[in-house]
Amino acid sequence: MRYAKLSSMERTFVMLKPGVLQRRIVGEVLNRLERKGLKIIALKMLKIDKSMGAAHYAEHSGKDFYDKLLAYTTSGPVIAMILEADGVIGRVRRLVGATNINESLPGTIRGDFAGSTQLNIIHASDSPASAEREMALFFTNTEIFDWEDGNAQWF
Ligand code: FUP
Repeated sequence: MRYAKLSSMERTFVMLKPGVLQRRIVGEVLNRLERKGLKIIALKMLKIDKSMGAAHYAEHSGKDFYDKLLAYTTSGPVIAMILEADGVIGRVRRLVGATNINESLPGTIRGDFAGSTQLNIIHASDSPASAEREMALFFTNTEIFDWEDGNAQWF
């Protein structure tokens, strides 16, 4: 059965921070996103240098947690990806949970896996403008795959 399309297709940028590799939970976190039916259209592992980290977190420059945030983000490889689905920016933010570890609910990725706000394991774009900027910072067009989704109607 086909249902009317409620919103337009969106893309969002998601990054699993270095602690995810350290803790061997890459698969578990990816599974949270994939089992929801979100379409992975780009995925890679990379090490972020200081200038790329500063560009990514420019909005936090000067804040008291900025230096530690940058040090953590550049401390080891990250897993970067682009996900595509209807309303994916808001949906992924809800799956990820609140930034503050005292407010992230059980059942969310941060609520279930993150033990500290500062080391909160995952980043997800918070708006269409952020998503555009972050996708362009991390990926070239040839790294993004617009594959045909034979199961789209089931999600
Ligand atoms: P989010 O969009 O949920 O990742 O939250 P922010 O952009 O506000 O914060 C980015 C990162 O800064 C967080 F993942 C962790 C870090 N941070 C702190 O360490 N302390 C704070 O009070 C707020 C953010």
